[in-house]
Amino acid sequence: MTLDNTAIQRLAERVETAQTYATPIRKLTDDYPGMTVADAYRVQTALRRSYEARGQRVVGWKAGLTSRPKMLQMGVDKPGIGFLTDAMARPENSVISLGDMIHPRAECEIAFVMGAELSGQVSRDQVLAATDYIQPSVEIIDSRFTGFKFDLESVLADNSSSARFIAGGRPRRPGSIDLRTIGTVMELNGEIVALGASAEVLGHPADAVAMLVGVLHEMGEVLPAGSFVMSGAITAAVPVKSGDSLIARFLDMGSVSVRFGD
Ligand code: 0L1
Ligand code: MG
Repeated sequence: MTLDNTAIQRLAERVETAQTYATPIRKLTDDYPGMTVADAYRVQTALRRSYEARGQRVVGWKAGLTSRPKMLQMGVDKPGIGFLTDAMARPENSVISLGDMIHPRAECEIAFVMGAELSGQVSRDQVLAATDYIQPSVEIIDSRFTGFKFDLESVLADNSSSARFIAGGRPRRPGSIDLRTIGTVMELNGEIVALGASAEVLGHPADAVAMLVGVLHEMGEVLPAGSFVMSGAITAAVPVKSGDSLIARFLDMGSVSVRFGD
């Protein structure tokens, strides 16, 4: 850690303003080149506390940057995590307003709904044993950094680009399906724009949840029972705009549909 509490608080306010008013900012390391990953998670925690103080409720967490192609695309070398609040949730088949985002992109992800608390260093099998069900989901990410250009420290402080999330499709028990071979196809306005298989996510999506629980442990947190956890993008992130219709299809798990408006 290199930054004092005043700097952490100042950076959290800068990120919160950019998120709230959809105004792009320079990456944080331009002004704080010595910022570390630990500092970035302190900024993310300050941001979370601020949203909670405003009445938002943390309903879960997300793993991000979990596939090698995604890390290469964004120029980072490690996955990360972010928090999800009730204010970010949107229902399936709804119209999602994009007017309050900077450059939104959609991703297909497997979500885990936890039946039991997890903490510390956990294995894939422990994650699966603690999972109540898995479910298809779509994440809308929105980096607040100009030109979608950032480094790992800046993106973690920006809550790993979290913006909106949608759960849908058919929930499945984790033992009833091979979690590495779930094929996904994303269609935008009727055209296939991205596809992949769930092994893209660190080899197995439950491993991404284990990574997330480990990072939470380093932050002094646990993953509570009832949490909604997004395990990371199976497909590339696809830019979306007002007027678009998106369908994310998941093998043997149904689909998630949304439309986008102003
Ligand atoms: O959910 C994700 O994998 C996104 C993490 C942040 C990187 C980005 O904004 O593309
Ligand atoms: Mg994601």
